[in-house]
Amino acid sequence: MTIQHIKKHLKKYLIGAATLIGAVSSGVYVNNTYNESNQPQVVITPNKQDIAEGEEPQDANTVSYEEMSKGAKKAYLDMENDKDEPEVISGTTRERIVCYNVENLFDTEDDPKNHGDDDFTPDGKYQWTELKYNTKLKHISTAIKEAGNGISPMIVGLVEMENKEVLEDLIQQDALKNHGYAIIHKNSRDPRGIDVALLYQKNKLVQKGIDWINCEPTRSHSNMREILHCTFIIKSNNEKLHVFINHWPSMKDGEEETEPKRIIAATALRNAISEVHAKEGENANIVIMGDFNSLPSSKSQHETLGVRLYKEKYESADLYNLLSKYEDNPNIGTHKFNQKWDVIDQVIVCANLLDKKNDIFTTANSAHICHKKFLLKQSNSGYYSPKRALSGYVWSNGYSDHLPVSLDLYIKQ
Ligand SMILES: [Ca+2]
Ligand SMILES: [Ca+2]
Ligand SMILES: [Ca+2]
Repeated sequence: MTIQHIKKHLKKYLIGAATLIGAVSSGVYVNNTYNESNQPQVVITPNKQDIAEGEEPQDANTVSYEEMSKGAKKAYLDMENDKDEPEVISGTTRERIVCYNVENLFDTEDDPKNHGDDDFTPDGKYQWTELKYNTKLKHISTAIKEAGNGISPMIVGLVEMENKEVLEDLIQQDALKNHGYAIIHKNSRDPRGIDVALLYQKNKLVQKGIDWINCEPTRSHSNMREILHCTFIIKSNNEKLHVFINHWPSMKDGEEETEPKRIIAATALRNAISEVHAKEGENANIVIMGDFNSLPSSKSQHETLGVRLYKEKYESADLYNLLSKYEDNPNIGTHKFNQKWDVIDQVIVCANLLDKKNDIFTTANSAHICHKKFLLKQSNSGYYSPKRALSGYVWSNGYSDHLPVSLDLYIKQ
């Protein structure tokens, strides 16, 4: 541990007691606490303007999910149709994989080698203080735990975090510590320094291989983010599992204009899958997750990667996208853009994993979008969107612009 690292952590502990005081911008203050049943409760302190003149301010009151959803518009009610009620399949253990774009999980230190983190320092544009960073860590770890829906995820894929130190801080948070997570990370070539990474539970998995797939091997100055390919052995039954974590190029400069870049990523991933199949046969167990910045039916996913949609599951293919069933529903998604929900975070599995005869399998209904209320904010007109940590440059005490996604694997003993 370096002196800088010790100083950083000491500062964090001193600040810890301050919790969220001062972090809260004007507006409704939503805090997530835990009740006895360990379910997150949303505590709302009304705005001053919400209190009638002369009326005494009331204490913070707890509002149940049921109560809150009464006034909710269709945008949230539709999402509730994705019931995360996992099947119990006898003779198997259920293990969950969560993947989450955590939207700019930067530490507060200035990395002199990276201009991409300059805005995320106490003096930077976002005034990114230890208090904001610690709150974001607490929130993201809570979201991961809740996306596990009662079990601590065996694997967590992460997208859009700065470096290994933030992952070390993340797994020390109350929601994740004591679950034996190990970290797989490498700094990417991304100009802002944002990376993909993976956490896994050492008591359940043995790590057998790590490959960072270079999407543009022939370009010496490529700044495309690598795709992470991890190989594990599941300790309980010795099955091999391949996990790919992706963060494909963004649609920022237009969906059509940027699609060629995602086709490059899709080609690299396709080649890696074909390599696994060539080495291990068609029965290899493959899970592919991440932020693909594209819809399941896009050219990059459907044509280049060759992923088939849920509704096409009887068409012979080697890869299926289990979240594609939500693509045509404007009220369900993992990310909201121009008032419309889109599924741009994906859960893709090989055909082999959909066969219940295998020692490790999943089902067509085992992929979920975590849309618990605390991850969402409601507009004045009643519509929901992901509750972000920052709205523009203003701290808004939230989580991310994406929702976490998950996949359940059933493992025979
Ligand atoms: Ca930094
Ligand atoms: Ca810097
Ligand atoms: Ca980095």
